[in-house]
Amino acid sequence: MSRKLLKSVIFFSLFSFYYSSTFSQSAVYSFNGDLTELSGTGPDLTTIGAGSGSFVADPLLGGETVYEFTTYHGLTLDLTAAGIDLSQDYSIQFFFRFDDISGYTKIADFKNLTSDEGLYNYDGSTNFWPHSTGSVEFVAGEYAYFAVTRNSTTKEFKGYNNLGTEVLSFTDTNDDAVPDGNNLIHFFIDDTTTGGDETSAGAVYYIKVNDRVLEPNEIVTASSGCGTLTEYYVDADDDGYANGSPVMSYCDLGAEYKLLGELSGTEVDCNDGDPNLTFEGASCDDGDAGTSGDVVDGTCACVGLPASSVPTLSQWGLIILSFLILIFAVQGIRQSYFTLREV
Ligand SMILES: [Ca+2]
Ligand SMILES: [Ca+2]
Ligand SMILES: [Ca+2]
Ligand SMILES: [Ca+2]
Repeated sequence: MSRKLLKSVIFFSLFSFYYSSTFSQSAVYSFNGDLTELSGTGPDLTTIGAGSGSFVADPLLGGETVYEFTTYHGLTLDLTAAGIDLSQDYSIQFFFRFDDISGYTKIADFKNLTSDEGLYNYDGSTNFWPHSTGSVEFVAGEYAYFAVTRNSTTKEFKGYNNLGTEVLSFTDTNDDAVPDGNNLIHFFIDDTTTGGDETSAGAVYYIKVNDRVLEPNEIVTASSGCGTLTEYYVDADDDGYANGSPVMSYCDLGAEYKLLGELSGTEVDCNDGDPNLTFEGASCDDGDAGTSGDVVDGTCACVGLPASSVPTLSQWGLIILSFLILIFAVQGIRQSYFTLREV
């Protein structure tokens, strides 16, 4: 399965889960080369600001495509077009990185860039200005999963990491986390009241907006295995041996990407497209019942030795036949010899 397809499968699985359990409305952006909404029913994101963005394959995500943005460049979601009402319950999930985390850098703006209030990184901590600073979750140049939820009844606004741990909390009495009449969210771009300077270059792997409050245990599932930078070994033929050095990824990229402890050994798979072939000296099956002790040789071929030196029944038959022919031939020569002598 290609990584791009895998990513789509992960997100569609999540869609199915949400729709089947709650019929909730979602807008999911996975940045597979464009700014379209994954289900095809939501609006495209639009770009905003002076900078620019581009789609790049990020080795830190096993080559997955992300949208890299410069400073002063962000993305906008039109909530009216998405059919999602953030004055009601909602959650937003991000998987992104900022390259500069010093001071304030805005993650989400709800007031059409006219107010300083909003969701920020503040020196690596989660923050909702001016209400609350949470725990340190961001490192410059490194990806982080971050989810926020808002309960419209209690007005509780909470932030979580990929482990479902609460990392930010305040009561949004003033509706600062509810959009103004423009009904837009701007991501990764600062408001004009602080000169647009609370911004950083970075990259985003996905954004998901849901019209309900996710529970902490759901957030762990919804993070799609994205969180901690981990070594994954590629074992495409699932024989327990990887084809080389591990890739570093923040996300579990699928079944063929295994943790070291999930492998049968550290030997390098000499053919990762054939589970019968693993490494030189390992046993294999050459498909020939007449050979035994089959092992993988230095050219990654499976080679067996003749099973036994004892002739088979048909070979015995040939030997006896040859012997009889020889006896008859000698007898014939002798007959001829004596006949000649008598003449
Ligand atoms: Ca600001
Ligand atoms: Ca393998
Ligand atoms: Ca193999
Ligand atoms: Ca054999």
